Amino acid sequence: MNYLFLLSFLLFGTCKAGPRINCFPEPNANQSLCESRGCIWNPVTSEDGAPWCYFKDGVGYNLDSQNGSVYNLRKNNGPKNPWGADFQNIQIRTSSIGSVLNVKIGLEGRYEPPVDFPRATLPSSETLFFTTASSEDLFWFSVIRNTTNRKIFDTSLGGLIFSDQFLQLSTYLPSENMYGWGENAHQTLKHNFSRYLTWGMLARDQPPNSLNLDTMNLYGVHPFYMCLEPDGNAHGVLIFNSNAQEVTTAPGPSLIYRTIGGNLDVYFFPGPTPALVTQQYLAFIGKPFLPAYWALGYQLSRYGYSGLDEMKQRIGAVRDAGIPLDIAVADIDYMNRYKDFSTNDKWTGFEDYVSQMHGWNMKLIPIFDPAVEADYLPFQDAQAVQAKFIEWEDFSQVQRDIQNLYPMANQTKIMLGVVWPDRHVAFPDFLDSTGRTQAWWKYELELYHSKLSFDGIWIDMNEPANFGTNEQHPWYFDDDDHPNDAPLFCPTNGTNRWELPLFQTHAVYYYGGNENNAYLSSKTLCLAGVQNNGTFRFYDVKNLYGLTEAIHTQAALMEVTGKRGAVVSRSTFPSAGRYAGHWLGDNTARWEDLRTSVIGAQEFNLFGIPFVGSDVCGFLGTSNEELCLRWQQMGAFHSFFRNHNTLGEPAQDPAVWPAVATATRIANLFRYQYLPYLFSLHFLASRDGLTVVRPVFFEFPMDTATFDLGYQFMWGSSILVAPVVYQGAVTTNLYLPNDVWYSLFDYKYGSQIDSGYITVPSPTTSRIPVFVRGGSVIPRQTPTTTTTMSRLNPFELLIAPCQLGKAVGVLYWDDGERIVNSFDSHDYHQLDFSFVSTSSGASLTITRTRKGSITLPTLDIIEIFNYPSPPNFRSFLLNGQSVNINVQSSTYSGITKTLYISTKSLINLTSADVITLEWNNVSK
Ligand code: MIG
Repeated sequence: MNYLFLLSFLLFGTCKAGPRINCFPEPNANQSLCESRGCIWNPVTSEDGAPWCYFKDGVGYNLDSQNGSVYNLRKNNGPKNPWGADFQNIQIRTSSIGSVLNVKIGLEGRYEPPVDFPRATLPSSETLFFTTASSEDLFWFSVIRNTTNRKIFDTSLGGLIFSDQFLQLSTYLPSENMYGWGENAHQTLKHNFSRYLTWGMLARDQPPNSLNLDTMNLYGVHPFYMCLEPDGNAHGVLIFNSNAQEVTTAPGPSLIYRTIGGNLDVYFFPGPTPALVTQQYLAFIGKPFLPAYWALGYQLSRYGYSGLDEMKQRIGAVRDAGIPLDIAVADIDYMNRYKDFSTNDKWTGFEDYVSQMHGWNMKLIPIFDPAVEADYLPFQDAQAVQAKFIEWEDFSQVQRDIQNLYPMANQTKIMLGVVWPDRHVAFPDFLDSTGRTQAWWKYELELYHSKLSFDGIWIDMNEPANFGTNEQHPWYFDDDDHPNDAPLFCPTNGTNRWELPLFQTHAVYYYGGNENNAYLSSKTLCLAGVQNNGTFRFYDVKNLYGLTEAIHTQAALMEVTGKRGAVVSRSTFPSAGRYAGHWLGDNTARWEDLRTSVIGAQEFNLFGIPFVGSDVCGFLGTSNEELCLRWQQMGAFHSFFRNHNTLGEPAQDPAVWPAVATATRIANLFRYQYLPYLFSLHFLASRDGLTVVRPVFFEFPMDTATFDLGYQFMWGSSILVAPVVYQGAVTTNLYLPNDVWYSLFDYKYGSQIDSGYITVPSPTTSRIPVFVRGGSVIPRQTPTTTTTMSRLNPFELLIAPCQLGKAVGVLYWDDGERIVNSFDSHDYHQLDFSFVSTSSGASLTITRTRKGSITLPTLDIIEIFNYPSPPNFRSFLLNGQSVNINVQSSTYSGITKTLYISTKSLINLTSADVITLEWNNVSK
């Protein structure tokens, strides 16, 4: 003991130092630059990435006065902010919004994101409270859980900085089990605190790099994390800020959060379970929209169809292979020179094909980009109704060489940029408080819908993306399919405070791995721009562009079609899930990307966007048979399930390879069979804020072995999926938490599987490992090749009893497409299932706890695992009356202990509010 102590004393000094708070996050730090900031230069060769230049202790504020829950702070004598003048006086206001604790550090009158959260709350058994402490010259605060006295947030490490364009907040965390923050490509679900890592958050048209650890900022921004405390309690934290920002995960474990505008408006969600954290978070920011039932079907997409004929051919091939398919997706190929609301010659007959597809119960989701060309009818329409576009602050800033080319725009301050269309484009201002822009957007969608009867909408490029910003020779100068339009140049060569703030975040310092020539405006519009008549600075609201476009696109879709449909958006921000789903962006056809997709879908469920998935088989690069097969099998468990491919790559739809076609057909039939369960999970997500695809630890928060399971996930609380994510794998290693599990895949289907670390066979000819948890009743339907036809088939129940022979489950059912205005008035059924088996027999009770008006198919099949002994098929009573069981189609296996009851029209699910089916076993 003493010897060890001495050794550690020699190695580490007298006390363990706290994490270093970086004083030079910019590139190219050196001793003299560091010391000129008054910081400590101490190069270290350790592998943990500790900053060499860091602040002296004591960065922060002291307490000037307190007035109830308002704390007036004054800048202390500690180190000063290198990125602008510290505000001498700031305030911390704390308040409780139901069970949510809000700690708002800032000043009245500063920018606040114009995002309208419902701010509803759910009660919690636990309370988080705010306490403060101070040393001589440093004030800090903690957030404490009342039941355990655990500090879940602890700013005693110092580092609070508040200036106009640089804000920093640091905290110790109660454990390293932290999840979330986005949008980034995370290699692991759980963050890693053994080293310093800074993650960028600025919405950018940036394909994820999944090949190796990469901290760059991607399409959306989610300043939200969940943390599991050492005793298994969970809490969530949202920092409601929409500026360019970043977070450093550091040893401690600790977090150092930096943003360049707004306030530090922090919300704490008490849990204490992971599921409750999500429910509290989603009650607050808004619960996800309920996708149309068909939107849970399989989607076939690609960028680079040569025309309608090729789309028809590929859709035809997939259908001919007997693969369940619901949705055809049309990328920008269909447009006339990539202009929204137009169709080109190679797509003549598109509308006829869409009606043909509708006849097959298929749907169409076309893409729309936000930007419109500044010289055609939709733009003229916009001008006519005074719709707004993102614009320059004043006329002197307008880039005349571009503006003068456009008679429709040259009298305006509209900031013109370049995207796919041949000529310059303008970006609609979805923050327009007059509503005219939104009405125009709806009008264009409605007009186009009268020409092409689409059912859902895909919104892309809404970071918003702009090509070649600030570049003398943008990539499209070398692209045969794009004219050399003059690129947009932002005022980056002066001292413009929006373009060149003193601190520019990881999105600039680490730009796709390359620190050269990056600006905040790279790949987007100039941050000096304005929206809503100059009331918002693009610098502040850029990260909200995708969210605001999603809000108004969903509203337009519902108005135009009269149905709820589905919108999917590339850029997202907290609450985007209310309006749209998300796909994980331009991944690459690599095994690494399959793996990060499994993690990404779980994260977006934490962010309240459960209608999420990846580009199945990979977008960039050339896919291959084995990868595509495995990706199809995994993607069949993601709510948003779309095979998508980029321009110029060979076809990769499942019909390309016979083995992939077979595996996909099997995987899709499984998905379609379980759609009533998947839909019920989405229903609960929408109504109550639950997750659909969820991390395993959500269900087993006391089992530390689940904390780092990134590549396994749950489908609700009852089904566990362990996808095959490694090339060449014919077996899969996985972990089943301590519980009762039964196999739902080829290996020992229906048999109980021991929990713990196991290895199971998973050749490509098998379904991927899937298990059902004891205690579950899962509603299913006999599957067919579209969701619409599957919905009409008889219901089935899968019953997987727990040790005591009991199981419960729920089915939610509506017409699959009507708009949900409120769940109180929505027309739906809720059926609760409860099963009990004893040594002498069994009973199943179905209670209709909510009556809808839609007719339900009958329940014809009941499959029961672990059924102890043969039933007497003659003893069945339905509501006390004898009922005939078809003994030809019903079976019991004493070997697998599976009871399979199959009788046509066995139970009319709406015949009574409580229905009981009971039977005896054959007496010994
Ligand atoms: O600049 O519409 O992420 O899914 O196929 C590329 C063409 C624009 C990016 C999307 C991708 C889509 C592609 N788009």
